[in-house]
Amino acid sequence: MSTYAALPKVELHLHAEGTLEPELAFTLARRNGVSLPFASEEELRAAYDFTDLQSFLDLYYATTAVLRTRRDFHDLLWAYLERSAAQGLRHVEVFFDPQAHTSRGVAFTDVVDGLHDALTRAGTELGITGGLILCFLRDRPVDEAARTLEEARTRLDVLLGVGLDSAEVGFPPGPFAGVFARAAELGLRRVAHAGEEAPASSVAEALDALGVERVDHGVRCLDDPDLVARLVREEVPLTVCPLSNLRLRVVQDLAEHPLPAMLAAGLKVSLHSDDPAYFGGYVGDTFDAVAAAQGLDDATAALLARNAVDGSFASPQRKADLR
Ligand code: ES4
Ligand code: ZN
Repeated sequence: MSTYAALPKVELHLHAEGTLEPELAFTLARRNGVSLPFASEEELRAAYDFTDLQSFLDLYYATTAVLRTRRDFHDLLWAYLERSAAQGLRHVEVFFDPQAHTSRGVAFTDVVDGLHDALTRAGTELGITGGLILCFLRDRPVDEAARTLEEARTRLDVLLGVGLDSAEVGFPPGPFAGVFARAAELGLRRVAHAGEEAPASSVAEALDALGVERVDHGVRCLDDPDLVARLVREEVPLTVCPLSNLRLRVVQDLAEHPLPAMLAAGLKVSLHSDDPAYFGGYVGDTFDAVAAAQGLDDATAALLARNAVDGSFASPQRKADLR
């Protein structure tokens, strides 16, 4: 076994809703009397054959219908945490999409409190630290994001930051500048998905218009050498998700994933799982997949793990423990 298996894993790009395995989806559907448009777990899993980001998002939002109560959100994230603890997870900054739930009549506080219950329990029972990052849906109106941020003011103590996700092409970061400025005023950290399917210019726009401290995906930055130079100079962490890129056909083959080029350029890259229930792997599996497809020497594995620690919003004390 390679030594990377023993490295402490820090997950910075993980959507809570993307950890919903078919088994739990059907359990929650039965518990809540919600029907899923699939006859069985096998049929649902067979639908995990995506052609692009949108084809995935359609299924991802459809299955969230089973999540209704504070307990559901706890059970969802707890299942992820228990499973990932076995793969060496030590710290996780969890994205969640409140608008995907409040738009269905679920209370914002039930979403946040349920997820927070699971993280609190993980601290005591698993020694895993972490926090919650509220993501705005970029394909929904800006004023809806602004209202969501106002709702979040009742839970600022349990929120680490804000992010931006969902359909990227046609939904640039710029219009969310005001919402992100307000989030910064409230003391929240800022990240955004950029350069996943949309071009490199969307990465620069996220940095300039939103003031993000970390970029999620960012793989398309390689198309623009000036942008790469800036990301290196400013040491902007990029949370790269190879299995996601493969399953959403951003790359055709893991062997061709630009991770080595990103590392060679000196970018602050780390490895993450994005939506592990849908993309075929949790954080440890992601390291395994990269190792199998591209090789992963000990120094590179250690650098990837170290970049995740450095790029996290953990306290200086916790970062020292994780290194
Ligand atoms: C997502 Cl892979 C990805 N990209 C953008 N938004 C998302 N939400 C959940 N997974
Ligand atoms: Zn993502």
